[in-house]
Amino acid sequence: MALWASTCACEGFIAYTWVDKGMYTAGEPIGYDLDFNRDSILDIIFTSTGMWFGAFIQGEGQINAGGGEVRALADGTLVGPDTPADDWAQGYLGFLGLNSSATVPPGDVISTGQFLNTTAYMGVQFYIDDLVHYGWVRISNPYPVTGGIIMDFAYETEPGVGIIAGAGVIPEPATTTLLFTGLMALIIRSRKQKAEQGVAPYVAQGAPSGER
Ligand SMILES: [Ca+2]
Repeated sequence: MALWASTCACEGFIAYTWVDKGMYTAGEPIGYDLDFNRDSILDIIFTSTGMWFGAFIQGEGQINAGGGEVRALADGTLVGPDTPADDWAQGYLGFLGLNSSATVPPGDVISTGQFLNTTAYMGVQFYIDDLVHYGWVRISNPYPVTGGIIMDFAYETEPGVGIIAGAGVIPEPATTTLLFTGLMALIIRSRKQKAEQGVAPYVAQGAPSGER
């Protein structure tokens, strides 16, 4: 059993989570608590106040950032042990975190930060049982304003192993749900028809062509 466990621990995989949480506000602040591994120990707390959109990395975790700005990483960027130590920042990345706005005379609003007019990735390292793990969070903000959409995130389950930004993405659930719902409707309808015809309610696999 011990042998099995140790063998298994060497085979990591990418654990992916769909989010789709809008972080735009002109009123009450919006929060999102990110838990990479669903152990109820929060890994990143996001806050958006309308004036700034920041990330608070918990515990000993770190975010790929510099000069108080979270770096907007391109799809395919490696996030891992080879990332330079200086590219990591701990703790609270608030006012300049992802993006922020300031009103300057005579009243223009200027937004700064790397997450403006872009869809990009945050690189993250966080800890599970004192072992470092690497992950990414995809944030989309197609506008030149403060805020964004936390789209999804993923992490490598094997400790100490890097992850490529964007790796592990599963097509958005909306599509999957639609397909599944459509298929279920077909099956139910088909069963009903068979039942009405007095035929045994065997069905499922061989639904008529054209439903794909
Ligand atoms: Ca956690």
